[in-house]
Amino acid sequence: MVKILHAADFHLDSPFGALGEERSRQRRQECRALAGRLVDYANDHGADLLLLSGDLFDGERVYAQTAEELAAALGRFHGAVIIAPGNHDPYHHRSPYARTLWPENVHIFDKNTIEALEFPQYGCTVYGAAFTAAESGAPQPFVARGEGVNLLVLHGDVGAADSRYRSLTPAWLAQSGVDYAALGHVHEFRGVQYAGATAYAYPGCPEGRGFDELGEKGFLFGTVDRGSVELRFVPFARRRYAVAEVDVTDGDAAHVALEALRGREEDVVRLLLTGEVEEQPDVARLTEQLSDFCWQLEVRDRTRTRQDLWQGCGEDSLRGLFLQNLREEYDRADEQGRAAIEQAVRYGLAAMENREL
Ligand SMILES: [Mn+2]
Repeated sequence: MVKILHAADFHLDSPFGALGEERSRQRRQECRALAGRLVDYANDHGADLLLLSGDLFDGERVYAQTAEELAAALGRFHGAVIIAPGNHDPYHHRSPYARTLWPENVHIFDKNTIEALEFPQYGCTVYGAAFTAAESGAPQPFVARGEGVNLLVLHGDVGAADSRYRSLTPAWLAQSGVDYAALGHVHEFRGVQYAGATAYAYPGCPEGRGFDELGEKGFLFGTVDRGSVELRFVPFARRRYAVAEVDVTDGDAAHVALEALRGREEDVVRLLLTGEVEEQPDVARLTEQLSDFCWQLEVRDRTRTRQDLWQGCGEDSLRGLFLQNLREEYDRADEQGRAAIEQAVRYGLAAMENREL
């Protein structure tokens, strides 16, 4: 049995351009600190192997400090680190992998064909390969022959047959015979899956970098034995990205929004104001009022201004005729009936304008 921490897709030195100069710098620093935090966790929990499945760097242009900090952090790990470079950080002579002095416990795959690393001290063999350019074809079939636990560390695209990013099929994973394939490329954890007897998973990226990478981000931790894996997802992101929809129809926008920001002091939040209002909310003022309640706030106004329900009644249009019909009934109805007819008008207009109520 071998105890592993599996992470991928750090994308270090991502520009975070949307955050502005100061915060993007802070965010890059926080991401640089990630490897150190991971190693602390792995050491504290007695991991044997740290499996890093590529795209650790966002691109070739990496601050020297970034690669050096990563190397120093990984060198503090008590076990072995195995890296399989991805399409964003392919291995070649100019890559940060080739130009940095790595500690002895760090092993980096540097060829685009599957190779094996033996770790008799942990009773396992680790297979893997690198991207050596920004694209890669599907890998050659291979069959794991290690005596103990067989692991695979690889960056690639499962299920996308025409992918330029090393298309991997469940059939290929199944016939490899590895006990666990530690994959990278997909930025979202979607559970541990099986191809035949081979378990495989993407841990997702450990830090969200935009509103397309929402919610909890982290890594996988646990044990792999011959024919069995027990891994759990560990949320680890320093900051989460969140989109919160806030209906401000009934009530003070600032007050309602504040509720939605509860517990998000460290997060990057996009607030979407929805509903029907008398007056358009003052987005700039609201942003200022609420900005202390999360790390970074963006407010978007999606509200509709309440309009006179009967506007256009009697006009020579679908809307006009629709309103005219209901208006006659409205004038004859009692109070309860009028409320029901007003509701019918709202539904009818929404349907005609092809929008939600
Ligand atoms: Mn990738």
